[in-house]
This record gives sequence, C-alpha cells and structure tokens, in this order.
Amino acid sequence: MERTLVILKPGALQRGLVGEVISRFEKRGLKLVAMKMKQLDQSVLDEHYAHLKDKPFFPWLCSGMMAAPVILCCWEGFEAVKVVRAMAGSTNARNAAPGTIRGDYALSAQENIVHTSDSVENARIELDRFFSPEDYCSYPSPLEQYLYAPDEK
Ligand code: IDP
Ligand code: MG
Repeated sequence: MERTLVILKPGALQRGLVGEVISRFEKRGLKLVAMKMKQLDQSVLDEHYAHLKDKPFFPWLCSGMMAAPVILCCWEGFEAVKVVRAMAGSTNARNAAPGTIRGDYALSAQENIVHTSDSVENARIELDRFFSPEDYCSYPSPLEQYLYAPDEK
C-alpha cells in the first residue's frame, strides 16, 4: 500500500477544521498510520518548500506555515498519493472544485488548508522529513476486504 503525507496547515487548526478534514480521509477509507502536531520552523520550510524559494510569496507562505502548529499525518491506501492529492483540489482554492477540501473550505492560493505530496517519490522524501520509523503504527484493518478488490494493494 502507498503512503502519503498530509499537513493540516495552521489555518486548519485556527479555523477549527482539523476534525472535518481528517474525517474526509477516514471516510474515504484511507488508513491513518502516523500523526503528530508540530510547530514548524524556517529551516524545515526552506527544505519543504525549496521549489518555491524564489517566488515573491515565499516569505508570506513561510509566515503562514509558522503562524500556529500544523498536524502532520501519514495516510495509507491503494494509490493513496493521487487519491489524496485529488481530494485536496487545485492549489489556488478559488479554482478548486467544490467537493475538494480546498474547494469547500478555502478562498486563497496561499491559505489553502492542506499540503499533500504530489508524487510517490516526493511522498517518501516528505514523510522521511517529518516522521521517524518508530512514528508509524501498524494495526489490523478488518474493513480492507470491503474497501478493495484482491488485486488492489
Ligand atoms: P501544492 O500545495 O498544491 O502542492 P505548490 O505549488 O507545491 O502547491 O505550492 C506550495 C504552497 O505554496 C501552496 O499550497 C500554497 O500554500 C503556496 N502557494 C503556491 N502558489 C502560490 C501563489 O501563487 N500565491 C501564494 N501562495 C502560493
Ligand atoms: Mg506541492
């Protein structure tokens, strides 16, 4: 099964949307395998958002990401990276389809509630950035037989 990183950004916490957002992933059938609350700092954001460091909005993005703690989650499921990414919706929440997290809860290109990994390779890198091997929990998933066909693993 694939694993992906979701970060509930400070806006999710400040606006009281943590439960709503986590509930969406749970209801979809994804399995929560690691989770923690953390105050991010500039050095981890320099790494995590290295692809945006030359953008004019980079300092604002970092201030927004440090405005309150974030909730880091690892969700597991068949093709979880693309499933979770689609659930988040377009980066600019004003373009995000209704029914997506950003399309339902946000209006901003920057303050868009969640981060989701954009590829399997980046999911591995990002999960290693925020979680250690001992952070992952393994537990039985008796509902798996109702969520997937035998070849969907
Ligand atoms: P993603 O979060 O949908 O993967 P990225 O391009 O990786 O989008 O950008 C990371 C984050 O940087 C976005 O989630 C958003 O918070 C912020 N961001 C991206 N583009 C803009 C922009 O044009 N204006 C303001 N903030 C932006
Ligand atoms: Mg991204």
